[in-house]
Amino acid sequence: MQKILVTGAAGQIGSELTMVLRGKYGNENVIGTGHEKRPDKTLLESGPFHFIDCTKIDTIAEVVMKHKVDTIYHLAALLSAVAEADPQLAWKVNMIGLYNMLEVAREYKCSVFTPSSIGAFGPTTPSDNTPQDTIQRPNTMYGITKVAGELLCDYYFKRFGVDTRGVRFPGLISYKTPPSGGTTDYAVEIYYEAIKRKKYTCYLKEGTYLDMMYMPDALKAAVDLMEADPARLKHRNAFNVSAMSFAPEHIAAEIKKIIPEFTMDFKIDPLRQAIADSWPNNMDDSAAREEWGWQPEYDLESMTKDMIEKLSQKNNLIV
Ligand code: AKB
Repeated sequence: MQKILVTGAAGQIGSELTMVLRGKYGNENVIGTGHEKRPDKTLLESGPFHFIDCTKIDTIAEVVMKHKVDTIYHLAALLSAVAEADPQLAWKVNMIGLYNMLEVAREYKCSVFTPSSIGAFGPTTPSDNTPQDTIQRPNTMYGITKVAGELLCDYYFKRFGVDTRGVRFPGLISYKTPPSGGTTDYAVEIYYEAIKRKKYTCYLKEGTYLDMMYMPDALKAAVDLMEADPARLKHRNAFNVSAMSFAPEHIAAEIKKIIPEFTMDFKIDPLRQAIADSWPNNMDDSAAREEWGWQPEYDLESMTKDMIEKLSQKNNLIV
């Protein structure tokens, strides 16, 4: 039986992934961990939870030893916009945190899933059909930590035999836990505002294409990759994965089909616009499809329908 540790379990991905893993492997076998943010009641009461600090290796090792952990989903990280606002903290959390996790994994023989991001690419990367293996010269601290993280995970596999695996996530959209401090957050906020106010002011320009994915597909990607036959994996860390690519006007048009009164205007945030402009428009994820059978279920239309339905239920609204 696997014993799994999830870091960042109170965050956008972690809050959902922990519950999916508990459903699959048993509540007691999935240990949620967080830093400052308290997880919701269901997560806290359904299985073990510890507060740790990924920048302090002893706090991780203690939990890994206590629960005899053999698999780590390391999700604790700062997102792109907050990382750019505090690059020193971003280095500490994203890099030192990952290094500590890999060291613990090496010592206690754990496998490790680490999410990279479209942020690992930069302005000189081919922006359409971005290849799996291509130029990676990001100009943000977030991107630098993501590229370095991909390389570090590859290094730990090759040098120490640690079973490291990862994907480059696009913007993730979910109705459960909102993201905090990312560049792609608009694609989540827009649904909340459409339900509450029937209007949204977007901080990215029309025509800003980015890869995106609905959370159920992201959770499936993480679990499927960790369960994939290692003999088939040529890339291991940092597989491009995408489900859809759109610009703000496309998501607005899709929402309008269900909420006809919905309107969107623009007030551009130069920081997040510059970050988005340095990221791909759409990635080629054929390596993930070939090596471990990646196949998303949701497109923009089916995601929008589900988001509006679930958020309306959450807000007791009929749309
Ligand atoms: C962000 O916008 O920072 C993240 C990401 C794409 O890595 N959602």
